[in-house]
Amino acid sequence: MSKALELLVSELATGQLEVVDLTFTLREDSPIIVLPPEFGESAPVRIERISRYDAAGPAWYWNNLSFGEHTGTHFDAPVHWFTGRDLPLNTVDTLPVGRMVAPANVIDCSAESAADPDFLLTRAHVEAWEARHGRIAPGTWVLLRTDWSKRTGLDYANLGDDGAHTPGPDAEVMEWLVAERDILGFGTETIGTDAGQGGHFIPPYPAHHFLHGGGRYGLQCLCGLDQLPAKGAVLMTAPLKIHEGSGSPLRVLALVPRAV
Ligand code: 23J
Ligand code: MN
Repeated sequence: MSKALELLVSELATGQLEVVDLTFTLREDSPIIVLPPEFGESAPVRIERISRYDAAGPAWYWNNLSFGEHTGTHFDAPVHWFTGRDLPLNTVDTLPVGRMVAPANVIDCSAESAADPDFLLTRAHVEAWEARHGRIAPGTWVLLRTDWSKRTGLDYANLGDDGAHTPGPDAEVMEWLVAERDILGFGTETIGTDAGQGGHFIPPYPAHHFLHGGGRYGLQCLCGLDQLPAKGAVLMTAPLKIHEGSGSPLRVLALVPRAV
């Protein structure tokens, strides 16, 4: 075995490295995005029993599933947005598997998001984070910690008459993170990679626009980002291999050095 893999296995065994789950349980009441009424909508999650040690299957239990690709904790591929429609390897089934293991930078905006549900991450916030933690390396994730995943019920989607009020990035920071920091992708604890009001930004839904136009990825409905250090965790993000899929629910795991 390579030295790196030997060390990985041994640090996992001793608990020096921990595996942290950043995934919500997929269930029938999993929150899903609600778009303006003129657009198509994602169907709710359905988990329908085929059998459970009964007449339909005396010795076995299994379910049929149905859900939209963008449901629960999920991955967005470049083809999801018109800006990424013609890029190579832009669907979940063609995504290079080497991209599915990558470091994470975690920007803690939990206090700002508690004070203002429409909080927007700006380039100035990221530059202040870099002054403390070092420059964001190419090919790494930027995760926006808001502690939004601790909200329950209607407070999570936080829908008003004028759409959702949830934190997210502004347009400038997304264009800059892709062009100037060459990030792998951007992840949030909210229903979208974009802010709840992101449809009103220029361009509309700037996180989707710039990430996917640059061939980068999105993660949404992550939970428990408060368990990650600002730097030093590695994410494993393997979406389902759906033919021509635009995204998929997935299990997001983080390898995290134990706090000492
Ligand atoms: C479809 C249309 C707009 C948006 C989204 C989906 C998402 O947020 C998503 O889950 O990718 S903003
Ligand atoms: Mn999505």
